[in-house]
Order: sequence, then structure tokens, then C-alpha cells
Amino acid sequence: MLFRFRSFYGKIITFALVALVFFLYIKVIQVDEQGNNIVSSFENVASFRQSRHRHGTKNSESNENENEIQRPPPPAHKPDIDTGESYLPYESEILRDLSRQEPGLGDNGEAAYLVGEARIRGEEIYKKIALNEELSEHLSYNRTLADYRHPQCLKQHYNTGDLTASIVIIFFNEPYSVLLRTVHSSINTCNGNMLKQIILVDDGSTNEELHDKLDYYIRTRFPPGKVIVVRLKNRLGLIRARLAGARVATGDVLIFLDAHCEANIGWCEPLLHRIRESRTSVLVPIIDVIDAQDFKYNTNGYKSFQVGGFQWSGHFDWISVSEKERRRQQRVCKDVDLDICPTWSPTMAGGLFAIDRSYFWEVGSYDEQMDGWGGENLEMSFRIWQCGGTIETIPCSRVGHIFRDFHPYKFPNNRDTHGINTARMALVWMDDYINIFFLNRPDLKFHPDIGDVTHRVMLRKKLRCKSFDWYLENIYPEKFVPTKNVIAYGRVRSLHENICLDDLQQNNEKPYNLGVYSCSKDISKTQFFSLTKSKVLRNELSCATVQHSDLPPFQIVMTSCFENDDHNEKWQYLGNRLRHILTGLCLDHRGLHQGDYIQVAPCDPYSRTQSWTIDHGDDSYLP
Ligand SMILES: [Mn+2]
Repeated sequence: MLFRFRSFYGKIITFALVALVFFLYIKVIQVDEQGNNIVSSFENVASFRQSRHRHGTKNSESNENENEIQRPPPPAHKPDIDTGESYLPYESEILRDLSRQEPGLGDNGEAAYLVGEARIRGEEIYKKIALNEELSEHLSYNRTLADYRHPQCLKQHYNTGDLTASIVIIFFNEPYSVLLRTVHSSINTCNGNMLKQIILVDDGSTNEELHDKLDYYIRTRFPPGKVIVVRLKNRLGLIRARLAGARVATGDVLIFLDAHCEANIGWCEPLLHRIRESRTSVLVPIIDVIDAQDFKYNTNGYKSFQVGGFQWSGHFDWISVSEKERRRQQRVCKDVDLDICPTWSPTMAGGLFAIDRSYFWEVGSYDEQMDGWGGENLEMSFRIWQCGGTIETIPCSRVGHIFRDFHPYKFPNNRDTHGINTARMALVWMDDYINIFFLNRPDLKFHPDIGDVTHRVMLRKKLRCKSFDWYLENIYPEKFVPTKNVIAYGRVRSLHENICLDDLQQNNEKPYNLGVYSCSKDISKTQFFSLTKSKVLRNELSCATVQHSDLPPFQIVMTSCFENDDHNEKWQYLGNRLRHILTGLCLDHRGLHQGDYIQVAPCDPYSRTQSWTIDHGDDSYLP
């Protein structure tokens, strides 16, 4: 009996052991497959890890694999209410979320308002994260937007062939409802056959709601495989997270979207159509503004939009479409209304764009050693143009984006990743013009975190890219170069006292009074002026004008410059005096202290307060 008992259990134990071994074997194979996949797709896995070491991130040997990508869980079927599956905790949470949404609220992209306690909760959360998350939770994930497109767009026949798109959306602690609205609106507005997949890359979010609950939502609310979540266990920053998403993508076209967008009707077709026409065109939709407080979808009307520019300090800015570009459009867009013609853009904002997937890799994807956030958009912009591609705004494609007043979260160690990344960009792409960048950002000139850019310089050589000079001349000729075509540039300093012209860090988006301040040790952004060959006294964006007034003091107002220099006010630099030609008055700091506004006064050849010198002069022009 005992013997038989033993033998019976022995068999069971043997069977269990065999089953266990087999089970483990299958697991190992799966892990290996994943591992191989990761290694082969992480082309620069070595340099990638190295760079993290160089940046001094804690990265012990034991967590060598901590950033491996987790595969999304297999798709499951919809929960079956009859079998009680709906009692899963996430299901009830999701049903509760849905029950809080008010049908019709915010529809047509209209502003929405909360009342009572919800309104107060909304105001509280807004103060913290610069976004009314409470209101977002009361809006349907599928709220409608009005069609803001140019009427001509509706008459276009787009031929996208069999091109498919993968949308890559990275997020870090994004409000759950905002992220889901981004996903739903993309699916609702991008034709099903065209939209291959949406890849969500979780860049190490700590918000629990974005983990299992999000996975569950995706598994139960979207068709299998339509939405994929890639999770990075460690926070890698925007650039590396996007790369991780792009590696998983299988669509022909990559569309990068921020995690707080609402896509508008028909936005996909014009993008794919244009890429099918021209695979080296990198496309930007018109980016409309969704108000972070009331979620109103705002446009500038269907005709007017801006394109991307940059400032010498390495920041992106919005600029008007140039006259030159209008003329180019007249040449190339003979069949369509000029208002909807693809519009060349010197740079792009970087959050939202579409690019042929193979071209993305061919042209150097991203600089993987860029950390955190920022600067990658200008890097990609200059690279695309200098290496033979184009950046174009596609007016018939519109996507709303929530713009916030401040960054709701910080990057580890509070590093200025935008500045450091921009310096990496400048070292590779700006040639000698990097000096102007460093004049604006002297703090970055010897920054220890910039690291090595050799492999990006090699990429530039390999792709035989053109010079930054070529870029400025051909793609962005309107851009003012503070050291080109000038009589002098640098600090405008008093000959006899330690006093310099200074913009006093005023908002340069509107006119402001020019001031004086004690001279900085080196040229700094606030004291950087140029006197051009056409006799305009200016800084990067504004030109010096004399305020109209009947009585003194006559102050100097910096106003945005006209593209045509004939319309800008002129200054004559003679015998160390700066004379305003229109009024015949001279720049004078008599009786002024630092922080005061500078003025002009009747010229006096013996005045010590009217004598000025400028740092760098072109001798052939100077008196
Ligand atoms: Mn954004």
C-alpha cells in the first residue's frame, strides 16, 4: 500500500518536475527572444549605456537591464459581464470614470466650465500642474471638435496609396484622461486602414493609474494590437523614449504626437499624401491651441498660421511665412489654392511631426546622447535641411495641443538639459555660427555635461550635409545675423564710465524702452547689439527707435524690426557719437544710473556722456 502510494505520488512528482522544466524552458526562450529583439533594435546599446555613465546617473551593474522594454501583455477579450469579469477592480474604476463624463460637454471644441466643488478642485489642480485635470475628467474621451480646416482642404483628393502610419506618443505622468483623449481622438480621426498602430511609451511614470489600469483599458477598449504600450522602467527623457517607440513601430510613416493633443478631422491623409509624394519631407500639422484651463480649441482662422524659426540663444520661436516662401509657393503650387500649399518652415517645434520611417533612421533619427528634454527639435530641423530634406507645414492637417504656462515636473538633478542638448546641436551643425550661440549662452561654452559629439559629426560627413551658411542663405535668409553685414557689434559702452546699453531683460515680444546697466564682464544677451551697414541699431529681434514726444526726455523704444531695412530708423556712428538721423539727436546717458531708460539729447561734441564705443568693429567702417 505504502509502496503503491509512493509510486503514485512519485509519478505525479516526476510529471510535475518535467512540466516545470518544460515551462521554464518555454519562459527562457521567450525571454531570449525579447532580449535579442532589444539588443538588435537598440543599435547603440553600448554608447547608450556609456552615455548614462558619463552623465553620472546611478547605474550599478545589478540593474544593467533596468531599461529593457517590456512587451505589452497579450490582448484579451472584452470583459464578460455575465461571468462576473466586470468585477475586476479596473473595470469598475473605468466605469466610474466614464460615468463622471458629461455627454456633450466641450463638444465642438468649445470652452467648458465646472460648477461647485468640481470647479474648486479644478482650480486647485490647475495651480499645481498648469492643466485643469478635473475638467478633463468630465469631458468625453471622444468629445468632438469643429472642422477648422480651410474650405479648399475638403475638395482635395488625397492619394495615400497603401501607406500606413504609426503614431508614437511618449508620456511621463501625463494626466490619464488627457492621454486617453489623445489616443481616442487620433483613432477617431485617422482612417482605420491608414493608422497601423499607436505606440505609447511610458517614460518611467510613477503615477499608478498609468500602469495596470491603463493596460487594462487598452486591452478592453481598443482592437487588439491597435494600441501598444512600451514601458521604460527608468526615466530616459523625451529623446530616448521616442527612439524606443520608433524602434517598435512598423508603419511606413512615423507620426510623433505629444501626449496632450486632440487631432482634428482629416489630419492624417494630407500628411501621408505628401510623404508619398516626397519621402524626404518632414511634415508638421498646424498646431492649434487647446486652452489648459477650459479646454477651448483655439485657431487663428483657417488662413493664418506661423512657421518655425529660432533665436541665437538656441530657442525655438514662431515666425511669419516670408515673402520669399510665398513666391516659392506660387511657383510650385499651381494646382491648389496657395493657402493650403505645403509651406517650408526653417525649423519645427518638435512635439508633433510626421516623417517617413526609413528616412527617419537614414537621416540620423535623434542624437541619443541628448538627455532629458529640449534642443532635439532644432537639431533635427537643421539636420533635415542641411542634409537634403525639407520641413513643411501642411495647412490641411490640424492638431490641437494643450499649451501650459509652466512645466509641471522637473528633470532629475534639475539639469538644464535644453541648454546642454542645444550646445551639442550647435557643435555639430552651426559651424562658425556657434560663436554667436555662445555669445548668447556663455554659461554653456565649457559646460562639462555636453560630452562628445564625434559620432554626430561623422554622421554629418557621411550624409554629406551642407553648411550652416548654406542653410541661412537659402532656407532662412530673413534671419538676422548679429555679426554679418554690420559696422560693429557687441556691448555699446560709454567711453568714460562703466555703463552699457542693456535691454533690462524686458519682454521682447512687445516694444520696450532701452536702458543702461553696468557693463557685463563679457558680452551677454542683454547687452548684445549690432550697428548694421544699413545704419540700424538693433539686437536680434528689435530695432532702436526714438519715441515721439514734444518735450524731453526723448527715450529709445525697441520695436520689432521691419524685414525691409528702408523702414527701420537709422543711426550714424561718427566721432564716437551715435546720432539718430531722423531727429539729429545723440545717444546720451547724462545723469542716468543702472536700470534707467536711455535717452537722446542735442548733440554736443564735448559731452562725455555722449561718447560710446562698441566692442567689435569692422575697421573699414569705423571712424
Ligand atoms: Mn507638448
